[in-house]
Amino acid sequence: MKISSVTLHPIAIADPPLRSSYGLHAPFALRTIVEIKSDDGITGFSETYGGDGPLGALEAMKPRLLGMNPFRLAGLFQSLTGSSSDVPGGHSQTWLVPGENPLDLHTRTFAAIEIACLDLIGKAVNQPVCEVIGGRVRDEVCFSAYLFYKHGGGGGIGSDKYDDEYGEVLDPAATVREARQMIKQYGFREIKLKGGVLEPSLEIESIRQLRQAFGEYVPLRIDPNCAWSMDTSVEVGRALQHELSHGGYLEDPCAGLDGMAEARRRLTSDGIHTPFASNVAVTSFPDVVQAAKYDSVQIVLSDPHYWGGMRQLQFLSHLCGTLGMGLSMHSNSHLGISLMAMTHVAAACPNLTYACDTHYPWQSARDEVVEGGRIKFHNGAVAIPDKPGLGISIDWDQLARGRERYEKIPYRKRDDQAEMRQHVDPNWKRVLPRW
Ligand code: GKR
Ligand code: MG
Repeated sequence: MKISSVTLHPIAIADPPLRSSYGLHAPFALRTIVEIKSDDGITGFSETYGGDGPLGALEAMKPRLLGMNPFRLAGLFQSLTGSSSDVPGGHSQTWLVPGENPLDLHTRTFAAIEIACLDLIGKAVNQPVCEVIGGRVRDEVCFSAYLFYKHGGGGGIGSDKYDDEYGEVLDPAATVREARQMIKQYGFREIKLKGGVLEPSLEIESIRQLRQAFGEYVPLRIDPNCAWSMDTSVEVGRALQHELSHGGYLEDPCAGLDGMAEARRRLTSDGIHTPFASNVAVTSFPDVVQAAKYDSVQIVLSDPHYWGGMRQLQFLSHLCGTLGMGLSMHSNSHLGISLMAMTHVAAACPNLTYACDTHYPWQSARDEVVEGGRIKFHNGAVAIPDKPGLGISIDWDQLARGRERYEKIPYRKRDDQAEMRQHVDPNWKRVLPRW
């Protein structure tokens, strides 16, 4: 079998004005849909980061992919990324939003190709992707309610504004309202709050109110994306020692493996064992080894989109298991193709110890490119469909609409600081640590 064509579909999808320590989400998030066809007429799809950077990197791969056997992926990975020990640590990730880090440029590009090839292979052998990569260990994958502080608005621009399902969420009471609404609709059984936006005392209060509202058996996590100093991280860890117990965690409270190691040491010496998780300080295999050595991080947030695809994620799952670390999954704004890729790989990772993150509730049914509409959740979980490949097909009219939206908007890169300056505070700057 040979790859006979590669088509890239740049699209824009509405995104509400969500806040994080990076700034503010733009009215549209950018994605790229990758379509790979074989000479025997089978097509595989994947979804990845959008805009000029990812698109250009994938475009440049076309000559190498045409004529390549889609089963032969290991050699392509090797030639793109070199040996894994050459991959440097992820320091610039502290400053750059995921998808913009030059350190994982090649693993991101490879992942988009690998996942589309696996979809194609699954269709060719009439098996779901999770079986192709070694076999599922679970039939459904649990996701968490991913709460954000946000301004009013549902995303979109001008006359093409989208409905705002959740309203403004800028205080603890509104956070509980957002959680109730999201859990009612999707049935999530774990909660993650994106922090690093309000004063730490208000974010502590948000977590406390969530605990009061949902009880001690719903695990809670908070992720300020490094907005806190090491001292503040310790203070928050102390204040929330009960709320973040029972399967919760503290995610990237401060910057860097050293800072987290010190915060962890100070908390454990107080008898507080809340685990730390990371998708900022730990973005490559050498980072995992360092994090384990210094006990900076106990849970790695994997993400097939930038860790180098599904098989690299399985290696990561095994490595974390070997090192006694837990595994969860990170997410960025995405549609159903990404959600199904995340679900398939999570189903085939034995060491997956937490519900995965997903931004999916923040995207609109109006933008879904999967035929049949939005992927369904039952009790916060997505089931592996009884279909080959990723188990999805494309709604071509919807994909064309996504491409039209992309052509209409002026930007080609995520820039949360610029959005923040334009809509909230003209002098806003990402400062780390902010508190
Ligand atoms: O979408 O603003 C956001 C998130 O902060 C995202 O960029 C992060 O990658 O969800 C992420 C995380 O750090 O967990
Ligand atoms: Mg995070």
